[in-house]
Amino acid sequence: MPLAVTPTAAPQTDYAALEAAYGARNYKPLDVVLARGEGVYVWDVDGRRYLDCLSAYSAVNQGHCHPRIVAALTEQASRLTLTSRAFRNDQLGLFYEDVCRLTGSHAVLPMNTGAEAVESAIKVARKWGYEVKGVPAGLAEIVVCAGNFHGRTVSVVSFSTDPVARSGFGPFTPGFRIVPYGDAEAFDAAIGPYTAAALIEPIQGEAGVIVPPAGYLARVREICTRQNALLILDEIQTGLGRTGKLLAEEHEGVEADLTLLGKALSGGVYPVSAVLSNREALDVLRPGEHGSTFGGNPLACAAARTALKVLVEEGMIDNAARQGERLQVGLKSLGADAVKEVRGRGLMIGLELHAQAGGARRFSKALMARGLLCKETHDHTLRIAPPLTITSDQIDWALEQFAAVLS
Ligand code: IF1
Repeated sequence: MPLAVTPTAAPQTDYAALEAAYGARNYKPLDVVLARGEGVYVWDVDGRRYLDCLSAYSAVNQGHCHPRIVAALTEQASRLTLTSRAFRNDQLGLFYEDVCRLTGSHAVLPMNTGAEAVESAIKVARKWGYEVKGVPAGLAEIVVCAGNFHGRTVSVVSFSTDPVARSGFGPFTPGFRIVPYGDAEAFDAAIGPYTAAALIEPIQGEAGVIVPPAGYLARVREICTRQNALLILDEIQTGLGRTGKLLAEEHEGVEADLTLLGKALSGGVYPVSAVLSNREALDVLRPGEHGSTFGGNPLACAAARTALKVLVEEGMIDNAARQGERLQVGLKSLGADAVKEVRGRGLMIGLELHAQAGGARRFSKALMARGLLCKETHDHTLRIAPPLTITSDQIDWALEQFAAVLS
């Protein structure tokens, strides 16, 4: 007879204590316990409302619990969720077609998390290097940038330059060459006959919303073409409207050979990622050489198809450009002494504080007390990334809160 466990119905569950008692301690979140989300707003367990200016690190571009995305998820969840790729399903081909038509790609490899898309792209690039470029077996190199963030798997942190992200996790995967971000000459010098690809964020998010010099991506594109190396752009955070274009590469008029998507690809309701490609690069994969239990499952595809649909049909991309401009101009016009720089594109904004300001964490706490959630990255930069559905009135309200805490 199992022991009857009567939960201690405390008047107010101590969620933080539960996390501390049972959870891995790999995060230090702000002290807010969220219970509901709708559009640009989230509510905590006590019913307080917050304007979400993080969007789960750009995974909720379409706004929390978008009704059309939730409806698509719910409908599919009650019909068919997972078949494995041992069989076909009635959503995958439609997802492929929608993604390729929207992005102009020729082929899609569906995965689940961003890191899996990055890892898959590394495998595809290396195999392309050996089979198409003719790099000697086992010697393929991939050029990456200092300050990169591409996920948390061992191979990906192998080329991180952030000691916190990599120390203690060796031995590391070889075959990566690190160059300074934004330096096209250093990039050109690093590319050689063994270079299979370059893996670059169009804007470095975790590094503090670092926008490269104008023309950098175009130079990198030209160098990769000239040196016969694949250009892989990691648009997992910058893609899907975040910077005011469908893909951030559009700001420079370049086209990657492999484009990585994740996060908002599902509107934040389910982990969905993808490697987009011209036909040639992805064709190096043959049956049995790569895969995933959940990759391309019907539930993911149904959610993602609607997430892409609402992004375009509801004008979120242009809104991100307009409201991002309003927010950046407003932040710059505050003229706050504590602010060193406001930078970014569209609604992917970094507000860097002077070191004397005492660190960004205390500002994210002060903003939280005023009903606005954003997050510091490293010590002195606030990352500001509200859902792309935000209105001018909500931008103006947010500016009032920034003015109050920065004055
Ligand atoms: C965390 C950071 C952001 C990404 C880019 C790949 C991935 C990410 C450009 C991997 C993921 C997430 C990870 C998440 C917080 C967040 C993050 F602070 F960690 F660095 F956005 F900047 N490429 N970024 O930004 O995708 O495997 O997570 O689905 O680790 O806490 P994932």
